Amino acid sequence: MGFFEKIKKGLTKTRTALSGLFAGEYEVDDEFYDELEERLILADLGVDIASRAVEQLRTAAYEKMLTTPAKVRDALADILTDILNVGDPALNIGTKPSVILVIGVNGVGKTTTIGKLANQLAEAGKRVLLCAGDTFRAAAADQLEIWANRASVELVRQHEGADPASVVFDGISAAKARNVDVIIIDTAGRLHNKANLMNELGKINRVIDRELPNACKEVLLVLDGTTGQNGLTQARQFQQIAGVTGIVLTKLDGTAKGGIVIAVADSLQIPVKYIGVGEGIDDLMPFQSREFVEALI
Ligand SMILES: Nc1nc2c(ncn2[C@@H]2O[C@H](COP(=O)(O)OP(=O)(O)OP(=O)(O)O)[C@@H](O)[C@H]2O)c(=O)[nH]1
Ligand SMILES: [Mg+2]
Repeated sequence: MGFFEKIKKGLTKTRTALSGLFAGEYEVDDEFYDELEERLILADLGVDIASRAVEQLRTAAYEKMLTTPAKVRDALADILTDILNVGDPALNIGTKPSVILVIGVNGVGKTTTIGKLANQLAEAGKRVLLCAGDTFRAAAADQLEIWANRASVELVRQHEGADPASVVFDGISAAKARNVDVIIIDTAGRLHNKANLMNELGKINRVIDRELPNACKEVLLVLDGTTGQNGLTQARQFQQIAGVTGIVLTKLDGTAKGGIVIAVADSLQIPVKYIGVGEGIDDLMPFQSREFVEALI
């Protein structure tokens, strides 16, 4: 199944709400634009972006003399795609090894995303090593190990409560010794408090930078697509702590309304690199902005 088909189902609600407005042969008027703005806000774009996009759309429609809903729809698709194009969505993993650090609050889908990503990279011929940096919960490393087995990739773990930075050190040493292409590091989403989490991510980052100073490093922030505008607040905090290089939006197969993808890309100015569309190993898709917008509206 292609990108478009996979996401189309999850975004049905939003698309239905918007396509009703775009159907038919009538001349668009103020009422149309007001209604459109409202529906974009309901689709999780957020008030700021929805009003900015509609403002731009009005100008474009006026300049190009677009009067039918179908033509206005296409112009809106261009505007939303532009908002999403904030950098290269491809993974930057050109060195051997490269590091992918995966962060985000608890339950958003970090470990699952790592399993899916490991599988994709392994299928592309990369030698992948997973590093169980979430030592906070007993079951966390076990869960990662299950994914490592499913994806047929290697794993480095320690006991529960071990220092995550020391697990990362072990992981990097193993990766160097075994000629690994990509190290993917899982981290805890919840700690006793926010300062602990910051310290821990800072320490992990320092170990990576010290041990692999010239390696490509991706810091992927995982956000749950169903949490709407809350995700944005989280994203800003993590961006400050860890220097995020890419976003993964998960759970777009469920009740997510999809507009949050646009809101996040716009307010953080960081590219969305992947979206999660289910719990299975194949349910992670490299992000394609135009296709996404077409499925959304
Ligand atoms: N429907 C759906 N479920 C997902 C997706 N990604 C993850 N999940 C589910 O979300 C739940 C949490 O996923 P985890 O990968 O354990 O999340 P985590 O961020 O590692 O959580 P912590 O380790 O507790 O911080 C699991 O039940 C996953 O199966 C997705 O794209 N779609
Ligand atoms: Mg986890």
